[in-house]
Amino acid sequence: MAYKTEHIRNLALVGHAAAGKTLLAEALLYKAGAIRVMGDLTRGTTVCDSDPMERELGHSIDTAVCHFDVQGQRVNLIDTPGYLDLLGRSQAVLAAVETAVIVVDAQSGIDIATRRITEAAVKRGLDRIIVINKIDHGETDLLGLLGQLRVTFGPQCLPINLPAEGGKRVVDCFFTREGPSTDFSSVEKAHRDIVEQVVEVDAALLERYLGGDEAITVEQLHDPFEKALREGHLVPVCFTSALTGAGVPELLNLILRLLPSPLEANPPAFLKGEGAVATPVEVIPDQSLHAVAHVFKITIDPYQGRIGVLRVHQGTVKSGSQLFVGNMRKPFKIAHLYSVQGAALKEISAAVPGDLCAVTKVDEVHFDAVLHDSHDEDHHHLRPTDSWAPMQGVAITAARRGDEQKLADTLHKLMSEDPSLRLEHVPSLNETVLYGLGDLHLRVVLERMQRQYNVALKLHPPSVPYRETVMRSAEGHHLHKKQSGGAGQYGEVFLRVEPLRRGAGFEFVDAVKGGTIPAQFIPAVEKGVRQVLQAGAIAGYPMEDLRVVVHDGKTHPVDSKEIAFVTAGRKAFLGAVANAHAIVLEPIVNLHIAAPTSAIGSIAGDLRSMRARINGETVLPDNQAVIAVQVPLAELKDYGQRLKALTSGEGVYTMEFSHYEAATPKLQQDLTTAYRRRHTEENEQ
Ligand SMILES: Nc1nc2c(ncn2[C@@H]2O[C@H](COP(=O)(O)OP(=O)(O)O)[C@@H](O)[C@H]2O)c(=O)[nH]1
Ligand SMILES: [Mg+2]
Repeated sequence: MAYKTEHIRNLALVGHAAAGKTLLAEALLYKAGAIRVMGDLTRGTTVCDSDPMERELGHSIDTAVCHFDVQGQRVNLIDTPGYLDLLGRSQAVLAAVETAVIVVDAQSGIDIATRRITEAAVKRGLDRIIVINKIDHGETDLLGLLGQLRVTFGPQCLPINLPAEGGKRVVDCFFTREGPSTDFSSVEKAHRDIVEQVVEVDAALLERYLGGDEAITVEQLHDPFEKALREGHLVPVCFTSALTGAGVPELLNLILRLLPSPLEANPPAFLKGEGAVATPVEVIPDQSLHAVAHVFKITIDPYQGRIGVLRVHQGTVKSGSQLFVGNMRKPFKIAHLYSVQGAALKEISAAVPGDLCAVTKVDEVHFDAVLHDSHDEDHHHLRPTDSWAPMQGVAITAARRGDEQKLADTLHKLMSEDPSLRLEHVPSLNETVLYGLGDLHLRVVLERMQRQYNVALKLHPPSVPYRETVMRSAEGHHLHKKQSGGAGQYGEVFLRVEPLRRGAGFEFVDAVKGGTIPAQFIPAVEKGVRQVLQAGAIAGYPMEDLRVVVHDGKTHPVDSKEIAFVTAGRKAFLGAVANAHAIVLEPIVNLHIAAPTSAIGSIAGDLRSMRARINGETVLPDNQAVIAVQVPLAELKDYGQRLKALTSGEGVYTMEFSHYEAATPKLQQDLTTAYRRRHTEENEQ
């Protein structure tokens, strides 16, 4: 089907796990005629949950892209996983759509994952609608839920249709002024409320409306409706049952008639240039301009290899044409271009602005890359929105000898698929740590490594990333001299170590006067200092928040060479640290814990036993509360399990790094003693 940008609608279905997003996508595909029968979640035959692991776990673990064509329009849907742990993946696809469809379970209400992904959608400038799903379930208080939504997300959440006959069907309240009786409120009132909200964004229309003008048509309301959505002045709420199909035609009608095309939404926030010098730049959804596309999803498929899914933002992406990835000099050729329907790819010849499409087997294509066909668009990026820092770590080694390279390759593949994973190698501990957003996130990833890539893993809790620093200034000096027989070595260094504030890192200052250490040997001194910095001086952890000032030394016309100054620098620095009251620092993290209010007392008590500082408590509707605390990371081993036990599985938490603090004297002593013991053992071997 040939369609233009104005005929495209891009939606992401977001919201908590088991709200019915995947089934709702299936119901829409079915209603629009894209599939002949609705798939079955438990048998893994839905378009969006086709992965064997999704079938086993019974919920989505990755985002899925699908589409349907109806009434001359192309609707692209992206289904997302709803678990808090997997939200990084859901957040990533928001860059590809105009509208976030927030799906809420009529029975269980609004949870923390729904709040978080909604905040992310607001930050991206997306239009939002709320779908209350599972209205077929008899025991629900839909009016109460609507009230909670308005408390949580604002009074601009207004019903655009209403359930009737106990949730058996849904009645429109926007396109019609009056209608049959509904389960609560009335078509007349809901219509008035939503129209009033819409006309508020258009001064002239508002005046006519207030003047009692009865002749304002739905067509005249279209543009102000778009404006109200863009500005977040209106968040329409609609009702569905993905199971019975109630409300699905009304939702489809809303998508086709009122949700924005790429031309009607807030434009994507592109920047040109890197870091602080980046400036906003316009990318225009015009198919005749240079092509600009953004990679919002990478999948590694066992058969197809690497699949990069793109959103075209400007120009036309054509099969057979060449594209640059970011600032790369050489382009790659699009051998095949595809449309995406769940796990199935179908070859297409071109994609216009607003469209979603895929390329395969291009190794350079990575997550968040900007693809373009002219060097004019080098240095273009999509503005990053802050994402949740992965803090739940597990240290990984290959269980079978000889699998190390395979492990490294597999980790690399998984990293490129999932923007919310982080991999860290700690040289001082020779430890590879994979960080994710939570237990479930890591479990899903590790399971895939073992199954799909057949890598057997050995897992253990990661060591806590302690640091070392100094508390006062001290001088250090070393003369390295070897002048008996053969080529000699000579270098002498005087330096001073000074403490810096927390978070300042490391500074190296060359204050040598009169060339007592010749300029060409200063880097050697710094190299020696950095060796200690990396390996640690008292407990084996990297040192930071200090300044080293090299101020004097001595050289020898023949025997001074680089190696001599590296050694002198290292030993002079060790000497200085020995007198500078070196201490161990421990990482402190911010935790946000959400749980039923009834469990908050026991959670707080447990936290106090972990040296936690409680910073605040927010009570949410629905008997939920969020506690904000700072805790030493070392105390949080197995916190996931502890919290589950305290809340019968209902508590969730997120964690992010805050700062480093001096470890307690007892911990200092344990760590330095352990280090000394390790050292002695090594020397004895
Ligand atoms: N009664 C009822 N059950 C539903 C409805 N929509 C989804 N479900 C069920 O809720 C569960 C979760 O659905 P799913 O689509 O996987 O939710 P997701 O995690 O949001 O993608 C499944 O057992 C569905 O059959 C609905 O409208 N009514
Ligand atoms: Mg799902």
